[in-house]
Amino acid sequence: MAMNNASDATRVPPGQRLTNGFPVLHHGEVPYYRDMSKWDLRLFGLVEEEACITYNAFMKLPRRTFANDIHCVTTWSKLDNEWEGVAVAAVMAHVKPKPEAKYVMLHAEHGWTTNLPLADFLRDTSFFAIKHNGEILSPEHGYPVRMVVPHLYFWKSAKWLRGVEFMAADKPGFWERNGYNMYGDPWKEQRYDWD
Ligand SMILES: Nc1nc2c(c(=O)[nH]1)N[C@H]1C(S)=C(S)[C@@H](COP(=O)(O)O)O[C@H]1N2
Ligand SMILES: [Mo]
Repeated sequence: MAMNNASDATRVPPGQRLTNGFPVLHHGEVPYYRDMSKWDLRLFGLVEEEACITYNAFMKLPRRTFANDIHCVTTWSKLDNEWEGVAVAAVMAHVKPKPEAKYVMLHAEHGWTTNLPLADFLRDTSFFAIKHNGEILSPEHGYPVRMVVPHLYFWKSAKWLRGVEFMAADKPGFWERNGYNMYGDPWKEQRYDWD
């Protein structure tokens, strides 16, 4: 939990401490998949035509590597993560959002959700992760696909992602209904609204 070097200070938001581990945090049960033929990623809501990407089709999408730092609202930060995943643009090639779409709701297994502005979802640093530090995501960390939105607190990075809903207005997801900030900028310490 110590700073590795001076330059890390500019990479660690206020109130955060570094960890080299990879803590597991979530609400509810870890899904264990037996039959990937039942998995799909649904793109719906305010789009010209809804789309559903099957597991096989998703795994054939072009992949890239991504490097980033992650910041959990519970105060741990983990620097220098290496990921393999699918760029948001490659998924967005399947749908055309209507002009009034300004927010998205990420839908995970078991009905867990989190909300963010469409512009933040579309940033080229946001992506659909398949591997972390060279390994296929473990069930605990979101296998087969998790969202990663590294510029917001890590609760916005939905594990076990199954859908992206396009919306005109912002609506609170699971933790946001329970007092977490609607946006969650770690550099502004937008943690909990009861603070
Ligand atoms: N589906 C789902 N995704 C989730 C959560 C959850 O409860 N369910 N928790 C979030 C929170 S609060 C955090 S800090 C990160 C933790 O990811 P990790 O377990 O891979 O470290 O997942 C986020 N994604
Ligand atoms: Mo979290």
